[in-house]
Amino acid sequence: MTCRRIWVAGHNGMVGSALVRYLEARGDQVIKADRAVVDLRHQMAVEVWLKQSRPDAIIFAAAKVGGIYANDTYPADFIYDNLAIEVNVIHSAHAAGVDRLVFLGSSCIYPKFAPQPIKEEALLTGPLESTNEWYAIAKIAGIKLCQAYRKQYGRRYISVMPCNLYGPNDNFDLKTSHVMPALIRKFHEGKQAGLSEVVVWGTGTPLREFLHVDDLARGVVFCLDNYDDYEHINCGAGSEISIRGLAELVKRAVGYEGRIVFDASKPDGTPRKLMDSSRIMTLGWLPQIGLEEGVVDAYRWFLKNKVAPVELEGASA
Ligand code: GFB
Repeated sequence: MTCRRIWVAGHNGMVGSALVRYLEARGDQVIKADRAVVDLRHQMAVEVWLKQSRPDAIIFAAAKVGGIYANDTYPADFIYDNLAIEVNVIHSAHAAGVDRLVFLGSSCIYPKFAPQPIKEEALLTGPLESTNEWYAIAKIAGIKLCQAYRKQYGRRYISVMPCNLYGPNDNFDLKTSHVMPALIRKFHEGKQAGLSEVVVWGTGTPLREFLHVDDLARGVVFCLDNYDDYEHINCGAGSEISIRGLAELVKRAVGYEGRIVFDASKPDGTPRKLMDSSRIMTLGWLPQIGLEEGVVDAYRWFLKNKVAPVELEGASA
């Protein structure tokens, strides 16, 4: 199926903007709406706007997102904003007669100690990681909303679970960002200032799976066109790296020559969250951008855009 008029909810974020680039390049008409046009936390506004705009499909990339510190520090914002926009967008999509929707979740929906690599079936089989359980609960609710509207009304709403994402348009604010943009910024600024050491949070031992956002955009649109099932589907790179390994990789890409120091007083978060993405890979999607190449691309974007701290909003991961 090729959709013609697709609303990318959250088009200003890292994931949303990658989706817009990809969809427009393949000839789809993308509908966008800034917060000034429709605040997704307000039910009536979303309902009215969706009834007027009536897209053929919705890609739901809008979310309150952030790294480990933001998740742990602003739990009310993370659970409230995400639950509110999910309830509003998914219910209003149904009310407006929109039959196709792709919801984006996160690998943090899975139990902290889920068997690795994590299969889709691991959902709700154990306790969550405490630093991001509020966000995870909201994302699990989003999956369940899609399943509920499918079960009761036959709506073809699906959910895609990305691993940790990075790329152009990331949030480079050190307090609220994820690890990849934080390391790019820290090593870059360390190099500029001639610092002898750069501090990396935690012990360096946690493992993470990183996917370039352009690969994710292709995966999401692939699912829009090819996947129509009750169960959510994982979309990850299929390989993992330690935070220490990532720090060394980013350090090399940036050309920083000082030392890496670990601050073990900062949280590590979940020890490991490698997803099993064999379902989507068997269907025909594969990542194309390797981590080294992807980091160089993200650093290039950072340099070109002279990044200043941005507001905490955008797309999910
Ligand atoms: O990317 P990140 O913030 O999120 O952190 P999570 C990943 C790992 O990198 C943690 C370490 O072990 C951090 O302690 N780290 C090292 C750093 N230095 C830094 C730094 O300067 N900044 C940051 N942010 N981390 C998030 C969840 O978990 O992942 C979200 O909180 C979501 O809910 C997202 O699921 C994908 O991978 O720990």
